[in-house]
Amino acid sequence: MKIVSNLGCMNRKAFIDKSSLGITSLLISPSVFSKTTKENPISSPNSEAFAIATWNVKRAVTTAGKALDRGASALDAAIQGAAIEEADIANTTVGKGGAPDREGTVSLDACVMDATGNCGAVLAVENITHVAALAKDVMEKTPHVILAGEGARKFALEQGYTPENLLTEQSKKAWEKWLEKSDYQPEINIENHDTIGMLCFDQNGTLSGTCTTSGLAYKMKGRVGDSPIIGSGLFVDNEVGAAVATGLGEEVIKTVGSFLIVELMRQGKSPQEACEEAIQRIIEKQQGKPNFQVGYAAVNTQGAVGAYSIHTGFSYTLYKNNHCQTIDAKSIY
Ligand code: SD4
Repeated sequence: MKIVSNLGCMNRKAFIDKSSLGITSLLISPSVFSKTTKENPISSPNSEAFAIATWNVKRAVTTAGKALDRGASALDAAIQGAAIEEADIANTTVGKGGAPDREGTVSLDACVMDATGNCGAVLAVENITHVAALAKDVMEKTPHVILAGEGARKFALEQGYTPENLLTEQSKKAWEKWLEKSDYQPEINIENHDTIGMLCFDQNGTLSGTCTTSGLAYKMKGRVGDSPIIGSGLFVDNEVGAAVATGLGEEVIKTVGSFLIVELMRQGKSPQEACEEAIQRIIEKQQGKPNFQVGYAAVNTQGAVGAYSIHTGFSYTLYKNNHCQTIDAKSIY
């Protein structure tokens, strides 16, 4: 298989040991969440709505899934799901309560993409909690795709968003402690709870997604990662499938990870194979074992799901038929 022959010798054994080598796919079907093989696909997998998101975010995914069950569009459902985490101050990687930059300011990034290929994004927005919805407003109500910084905040206020202080006491204390050493080292897997990339498939058979984050804790002011960059943090093609990313955005951007996964699926790879190859592209550029995490989740239009990460600890959450489950992704290390 190409995905195997691409491996460098050094990583080959570890990769074979820990990867599914593309023979295992999770197909969404009435008997959801059972593992199945490409050789034995479950029939009619794409006849019903489902929602999937990066990490252990059952409340968010259930919210999106139930909205889909009620007939919401894939995009609206994804935004409703993302809004749960954006408002949850216990989640320090998304929305209000997100970790600040090194100057103590919380700035958020988000994007959306729908089944027609339309997209919108906001970068480094301050004082606005629901940036996934704001990205949708950029898509629908402006002639642009991306608004950044003060322009995005101004647009949000014009649209009636309530300005909020996004820095919680807890995040402020953690930042003050960080300042004592000011040692910038992005963590691998923060509490198994991180940037939310959410993909939804609605009852009309259309795919859409969103990606929302506060970015990396203690980043430089103005730093933007992969999450709001269409093709990196998120990509949707209703003819093929969709993918989302989490982890060290700089590395995702360098390989345009989500777009890469969709293109690999277009060439015939399963979501699992495509996620594995996209991770391998990152690994190939490193000298030895990377000390950072990247995780991908992907779906295709047949309802197959894939997920893969560099390090163990990445998970994704899937809702289908009133059932929500968090599943550990396979990883290279
Ligand atoms: C970023 N990809 O800003 C985001 C952060 C993230 O898990 O996903 N953390 O680079």
